[in-house]
Amino acid sequence: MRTKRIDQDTRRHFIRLCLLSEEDKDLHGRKEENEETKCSSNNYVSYGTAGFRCHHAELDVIAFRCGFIASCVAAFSRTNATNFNSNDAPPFTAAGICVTASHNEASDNGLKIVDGHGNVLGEAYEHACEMICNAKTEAQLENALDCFEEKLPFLETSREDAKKTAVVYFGRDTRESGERLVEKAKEGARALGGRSSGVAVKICDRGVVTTPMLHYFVYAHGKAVEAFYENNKQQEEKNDEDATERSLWEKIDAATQELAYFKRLAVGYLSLIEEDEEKKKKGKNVVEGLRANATTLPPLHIDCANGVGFVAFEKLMALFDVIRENSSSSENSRRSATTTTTTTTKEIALVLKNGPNDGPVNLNCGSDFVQKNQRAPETPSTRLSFVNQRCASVDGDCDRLVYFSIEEGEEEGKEGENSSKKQNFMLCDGDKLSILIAFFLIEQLFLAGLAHKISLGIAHTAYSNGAFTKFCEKNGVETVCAKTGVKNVHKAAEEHFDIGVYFESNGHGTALFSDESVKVIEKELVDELTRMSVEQHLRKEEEKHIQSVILTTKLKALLTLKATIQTINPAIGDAISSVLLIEGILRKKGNMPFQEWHAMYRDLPTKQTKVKVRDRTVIECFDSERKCLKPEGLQQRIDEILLLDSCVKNNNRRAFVRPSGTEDIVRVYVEASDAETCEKISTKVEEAVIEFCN
Ligand code: 16G
Ligand code: MG
Repeated sequence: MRTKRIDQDTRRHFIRLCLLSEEDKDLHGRKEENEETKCSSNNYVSYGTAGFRCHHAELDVIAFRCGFIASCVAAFSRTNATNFNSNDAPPFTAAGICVTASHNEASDNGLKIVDGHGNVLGEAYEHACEMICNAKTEAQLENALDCFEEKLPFLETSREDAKKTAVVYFGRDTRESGERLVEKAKEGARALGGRSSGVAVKICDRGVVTTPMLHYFVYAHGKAVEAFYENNKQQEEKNDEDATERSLWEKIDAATQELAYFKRLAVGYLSLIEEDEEKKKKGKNVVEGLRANATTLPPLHIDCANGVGFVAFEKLMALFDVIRENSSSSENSRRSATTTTTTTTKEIALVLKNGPNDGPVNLNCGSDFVQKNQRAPETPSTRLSFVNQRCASVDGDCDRLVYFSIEEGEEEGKEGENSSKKQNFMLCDGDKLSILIAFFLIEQLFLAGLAHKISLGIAHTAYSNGAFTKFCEKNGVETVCAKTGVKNVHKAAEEHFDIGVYFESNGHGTALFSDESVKVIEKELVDELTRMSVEQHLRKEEEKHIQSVILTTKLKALLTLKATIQTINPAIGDAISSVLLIEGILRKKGNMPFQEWHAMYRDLPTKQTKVKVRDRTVIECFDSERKCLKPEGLQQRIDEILLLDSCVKNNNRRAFVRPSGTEDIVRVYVEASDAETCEKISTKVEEAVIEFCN
């Protein structure tokens, strides 16, 4: 028989607190005062695509309960490191709570729960979390907790009764309601702690941080604990227990600070572009030689969605400044006899725009605005400053990234003051980020001689443009389509490839390196260095110097792969990490101009609309949401509509419908060779949705 993980006293304590808050809600009638929000209907808040999200005023109770859930996840999960047997498994595991509503408007907020490995909490928990957060009576709460406990891992370890420490990391975006909700979530987390549960809850509040940073802290916590226990085991000495624990906490603390995160990324990026500095001294390479004005990349203007991305990018830039100062002062001291000034080139030139003081988060700016509307951010102070620049846009919690550029020229045949300007908007969305990263990595794997050992492919969603999938096919890059939502695409990338590059078109994504592929790369690097040093030993003196300067192509590629791994946030897609990776790749490609990247293939015209129906859940999809099974007859109607004005199937036409996971609406997507057909098909599909779903 399974034993309950949460002891009776703690259960009762939690349930009592929940019931008190229910009474409080009735007393103050908070919900009645609020208009029904996008994702909550009949006072029921569902676990959406990425956690709970709705108007902030409805979230106090949910924040409290999510805090408790996170504490339990931290207390009852264990590292999955293979080098521990279950009795030795380190007891200090963590979880996280991120208070953010991502790209939603400023009055919304939300809760994302991070599991012990720094990933989004697994799908298996979603239903139970939804039950806990919506339970109103004692019986419902009991039932919900039973259901939740079923999902918690059952651990038969000798440490089961020993003291446990559950560490919960908290972070929030720049929304005003964030601080209040974090406090509520902390209360919930603490509800698990106490003598009866045998759990000590440790709260680590990291303040205003991006969502990917919070994921990283939890990930780094797990790695620090694993490394510590591994080292201790090897030493095989019985240390003083208190001293050991103190030293462990010191290690955890250092690894989970902002500085550790920024350092990892910045050092990764600097190693990635290091070769360029070498090249600069020696002259241009062939690609650069062919490109005009390729000596540097023009600055990247980043629209930070009036959000936390601005704050985080500023910290990154400050770190680059410190690194530059240190390296220039050491250069100065080395060269002090001959040089008085040292000119250090900028490693990266970023112009940050739309910070938290510039307006409400995501209002007329941010990656969602730019990608969906296909135009520049429209915040009053910055609208024009994006024109004729290389630009990027992140969302309110900085886990999405798109690049764009707007070329403005005189309207043909007109000159002078009255001439209207012609604007050409070009977007490099998640699809094009995937392509750039995947092609770069494929090239490096070939140069490193590892293409046959490490598989690489791209995971994407149904929203990826048809031109993208054709381009991948033509170039022999394997792709796999997954359901919408980071958790689904992440899983597909992980399951199908050793290196899985994944991006949703909206800019969520990253490149995932399996543990095995990292090991292969590292081993190959060590082997190559050993081989070189042996050869060097055998060489004549005069050849040694030359040889040490000229790295072999293979070694360079291996170092590049290693630097790439370090530049990437290993926990989750991260816009800051992606900017560094993309800028690094563009530099390595001889400062590839935006236009050239954008022109790799031409997107088919698309149209995305929302349809409000009585109950969106009547739609059931299959084939990674590219087709629908229910309501009966809808798919057949869509297939007929796609034949519009033609009796043969047109391969460039695609349309699908799916219920949104974040709003109470149905989303319609259409793609065709020309915008006019797109428009026509879209109108007809919208009508069909209304007809079949009401
Ligand atoms: C959330 C998801 C995103 C997905 C979007 C779809 C995360 C972190 N975010 O923003 O991946 O594309 O929802 O929204 O998972 P929809 O279901 O309303 O179309
Ligand atoms: Mg986001």
